[in-house]
Amino acid sequence: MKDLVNSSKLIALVLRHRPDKIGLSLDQNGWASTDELLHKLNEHGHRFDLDLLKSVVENNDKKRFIFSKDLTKIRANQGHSVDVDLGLAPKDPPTILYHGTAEKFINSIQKSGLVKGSRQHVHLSADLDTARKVGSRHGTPVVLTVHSGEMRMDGHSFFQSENGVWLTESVPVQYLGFPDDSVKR
Ligand code: HQG
Repeated sequence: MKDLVNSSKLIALVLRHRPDKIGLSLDQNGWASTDELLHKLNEHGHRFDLDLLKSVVENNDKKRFIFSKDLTKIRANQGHSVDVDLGLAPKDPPTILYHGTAEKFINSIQKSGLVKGSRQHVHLSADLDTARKVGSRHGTPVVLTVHSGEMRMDGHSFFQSENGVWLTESVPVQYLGFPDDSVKR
């Protein structure tokens, strides 16, 4: 299992952030050729075959990756920092979404709202539990409420990735709800 997690982290790195690390190129929609990916991984000392790659895709807890129907291409469903167009159609979000972050970012978020940083979008979750997990990756988690319905009415666009993550360009501070105690912490 540990091997599978490490393999998954490597695939996330090359398909989202650093394809150049193994000399791979992604097309404008973020797809890599499956054969080329396997070839380049092995060329760079990572022992990978199609079965292992399939296992990474199928067993991934968050469905981070997807194959094309004929398995000739693979891409990450979201989370890119490289400039790709996932071709997602805008979609009306639920009234409320959540964003999990860490205490240490709260002051800055209260000033500038949610910004996408190095990624292509701000990532939002439909449920509290997921948001809390996302936040805890960065420190003591704080879950913010996002008034996504209101944002949509005001003209902001939302997208939903293949694996269910809600994406938007930024969240201005007036659409954010902070838990009472996160202000003084
Ligand atoms: C914070 C994982 C200061 C933001 C997850 C977050 C997600 C600010 C951090 C996906 C800020 C960026 C993305 C501001 C936002 N000032 N900090 N104005 N605005 N931030 O990792 O959302 O497991 O780039 O709150 O499940 O944590 O990789 O984004 O804490 O879906 O598939 O800046 O990554 O998916 O951190 O996570 P990240 P994220 P995977």
